[in-house]
Amino acid sequence: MKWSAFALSSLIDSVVVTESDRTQPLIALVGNPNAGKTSLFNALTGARQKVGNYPGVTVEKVSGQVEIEGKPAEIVDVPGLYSLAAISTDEEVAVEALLDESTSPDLVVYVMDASNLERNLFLFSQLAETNLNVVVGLTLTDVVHREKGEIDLAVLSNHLGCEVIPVVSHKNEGLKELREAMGRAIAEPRELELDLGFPKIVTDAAARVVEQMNRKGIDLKPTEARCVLMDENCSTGDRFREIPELWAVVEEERKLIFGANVQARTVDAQSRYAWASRVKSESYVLPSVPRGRTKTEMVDALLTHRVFGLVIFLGIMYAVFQSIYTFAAPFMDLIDAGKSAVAGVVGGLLEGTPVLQSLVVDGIIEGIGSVVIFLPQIMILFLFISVLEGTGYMARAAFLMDRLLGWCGLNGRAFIPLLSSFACAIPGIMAARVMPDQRSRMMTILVAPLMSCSARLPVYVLLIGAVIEPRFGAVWAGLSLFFMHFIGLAVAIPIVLILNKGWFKGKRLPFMMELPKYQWPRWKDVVLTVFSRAKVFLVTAGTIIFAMTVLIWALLYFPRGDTAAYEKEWVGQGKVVAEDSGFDQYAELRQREDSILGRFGRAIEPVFVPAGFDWRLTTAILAAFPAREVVVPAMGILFGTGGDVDEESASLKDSINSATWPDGRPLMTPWTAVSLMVFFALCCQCMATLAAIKRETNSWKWAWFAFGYMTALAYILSVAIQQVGRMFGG
Ligand SMILES: Nc1nc2c(ncn2[C@@H]2O[C@H](COP(=O)(O)OP(=O)(O)OP(=O)(O)O)[C@@H](O)[C@H]2O)c(=O)[nH]1
Ligand SMILES: [Mg+2]
Repeated sequence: MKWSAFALSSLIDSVVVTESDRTQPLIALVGNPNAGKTSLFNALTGARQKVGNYPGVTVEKVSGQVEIEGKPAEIVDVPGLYSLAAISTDEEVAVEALLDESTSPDLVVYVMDASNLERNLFLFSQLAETNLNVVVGLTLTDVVHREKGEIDLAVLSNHLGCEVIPVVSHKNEGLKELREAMGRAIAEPRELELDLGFPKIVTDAAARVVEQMNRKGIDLKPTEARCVLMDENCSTGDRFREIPELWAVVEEERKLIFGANVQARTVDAQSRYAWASRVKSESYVLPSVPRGRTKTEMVDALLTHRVFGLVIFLGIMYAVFQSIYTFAAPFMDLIDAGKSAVAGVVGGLLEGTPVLQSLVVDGIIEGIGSVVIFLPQIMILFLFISVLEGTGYMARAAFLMDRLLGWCGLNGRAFIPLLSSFACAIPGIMAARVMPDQRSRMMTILVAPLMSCSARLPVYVLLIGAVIEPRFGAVWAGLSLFFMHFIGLAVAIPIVLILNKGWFKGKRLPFMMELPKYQWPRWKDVVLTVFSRAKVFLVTAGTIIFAMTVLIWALLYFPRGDTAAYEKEWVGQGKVVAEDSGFDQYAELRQREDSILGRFGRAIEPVFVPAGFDWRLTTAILAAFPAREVVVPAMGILFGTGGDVDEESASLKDSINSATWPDGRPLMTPWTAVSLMVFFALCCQCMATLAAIKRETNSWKWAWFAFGYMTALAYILSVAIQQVGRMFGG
């Protein structure tokens, strides 16, 4: 299972933090979702963590190193928070990093979005009561300036009681100043004291609690006393909740407050918002006045429109898959030619050693080459995904989907994890942490692997290119690719519906998600995403696929068959053994059938015959259960023409097209191609995904459930397609 752990860590692209031993100061980047924390983290540490223009990009704690005044410090980026009262799992991660004693930082860099000052000040007001040492990194000041606004930093800093440093991470502006301020704050920690303007009845009660506690020898601050009075879950209360004598003091004052009709929670929120609004209006020298409708509003009028919004969404998705299909073609031809050239040269060099020649040419070069050829498509897919993520469109897509799919119980927020699953289910499953309740989180995790990840792309492209395009043309080829990506989402709907009615009962929460301002994607982020995914793809190709292809080659090569017996069979059919008689191909085929893998495949074949798969397709499917990437190289070896790699006719497409059943019927009819693609679209062939489900749900039960229902569904649907095809004479 070592490789699956490897695949997991390389796919998730992140460093999971271990408990720090605190030989260095610990700094945490904290703030509202989408405030620019990860952008700042990357700028300070040189890391390449994922950045995107929608809330909830970061869902786990990630650690890095930063130099402060010549000394190293550890810095952590955490998921965004709207309030210290965590609701979703990603928020819990952030709150724990802040408030848990063992992980609590020496310094918090509060990342404050200047273009959303009021909302960002709300969380700050809560943070100010935690005794944490804070400096503010003020982001998105460039956006404020663009809207002709101007913030008086001195006034803001005065209100907040800490240093405020403006930064623009992608331009490296303000980083030096921020580092210096961090150094000063670490050297001289101080606590924040804000005047949040709570009603007198509350502050008086808090003062009385402080006084009484002090008299009993307990140290308590007014802010702590107010928290205990107004918040049932305030952690300060844990100190004396169990001691009846002390708790009675709190209860007494609470009665006074509630008796006076003060609703604790609303007073708390109202006071904080009133403070935030006051600080904002005093800090803006020039208030940013959007003239008429802002650009974002105008674009949204169209993109989130009830009808046009959906049409545009489908149009964008179609364009994505059509361009993946079209633009990659010349690059793929180039890689194919390169592969053939390498195979020709290497094959020539190994002429004297047939076993080694077959291993290297038919196994390794064919296997790896048949995967690397899909690199251009994978890169184009990620180019589109990262552009969509960078602009802010993802949040709109979630909004549209909530309206479209709400009836079946799928919260629109689930759409972002599901969209990420089109790249890879693992980050998608992790991203389900942003779901506001456990029930919708579970549902998102369970249907995420149904979304067609990039590892399925090669199968579709191969089969569409071999079977669909030659018969029906390029438009149908593009449409088929689009449809194959759509089917997972379509199937997810009834699954969610069933889960909703059966297992996870409960009320659906309303859709709540912030729609960020549109922005041009940062091209540096886009390029980094595309190349880092290309790297993951190549590393996977170079490890898992390499190992699997060598294994498959060996199982197919041994034991060597009995050529004399094949000759006898051939002659028995009334044919002659001669140079161009076709005997060589016949012997090759018989050799494969008699190999270890061939026998195994033929034993299992009857199970898959109703779906139209022969023993070779069956074997390729079984080999791909640990990681579906293996399927194309497996097919390459299973359908390979052996040795003739440098000839045009040896391309995998052609050999799949010309493959037949023993009775001479063609194997790959369009119906079989579709049923095979649907099988791959729906089947759960990825150990790393199962491991991720286990990790996120803390139970193998759900991992096996996902595996079971997906595999059953894949089998049933592919058999159904094949059988319907037969009825229509396919
Ligand atoms: N114009 C501008 N954009 C910024 C700035 N900082 C970040 N951004 C953009 O804001 C968006 C959000 O940035 P992230 O760094 O992913 O934000 P985050 O706080 O880590 O978000 P979550 O992980 O979702 O909580 C991205 O599109 C960034 O490119 C800035 O100073 N100016
Ligand atoms: Mg982030």
